[in-house]
Amino acid sequence: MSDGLLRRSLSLGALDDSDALRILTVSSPHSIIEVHPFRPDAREALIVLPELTDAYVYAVKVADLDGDGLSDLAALLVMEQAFVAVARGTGPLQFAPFVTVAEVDTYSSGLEVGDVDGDRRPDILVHSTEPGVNTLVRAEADGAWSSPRRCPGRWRCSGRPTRPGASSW
Ligand SMILES: [Ca+2]
Ligand SMILES: [Ca+2]
Repeated sequence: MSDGLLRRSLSLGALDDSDALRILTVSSPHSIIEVHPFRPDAREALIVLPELTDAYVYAVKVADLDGDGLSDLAALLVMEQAFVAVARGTGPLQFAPFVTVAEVDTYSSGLEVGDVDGDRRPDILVHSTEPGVNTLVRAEADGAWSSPRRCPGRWRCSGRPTRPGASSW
């Protein structure tokens, strides 16, 4: 990338049924979500996702959160407060607008997706700029999310890049 824009929040995942992995980034300063081919190829340009929220997108991850075989997005959004939000995949490279699922620490700096409790539903772990402060938002039945819970100490999700259809629940 050499266009002068800053990109952060790397996430790797499959976003359509082609099985090809793609890289999601959020570009600064306009918080635009971009999709790049995993193997840079002159024939394949980056794709800019349409705006899915009015809030500032701080970080975004790809995972099939609801197990319907379509990749979804989990994001850290910042307005006056910081929020975890999810955007359901509706088709190849298509997503419904972000829906807020939890309010988290204003000093949140990034998020991870992984199944921390082994119930096969991907959960969302939010990191803070403050060392040792994490907030866990667990997926519950029927697409609901738990209240955010502070988890002191060092935490990491073992979040492999998920392919559509890879998990079911
Ligand atoms: Ca999904
Ligand atoms: Ca879980």
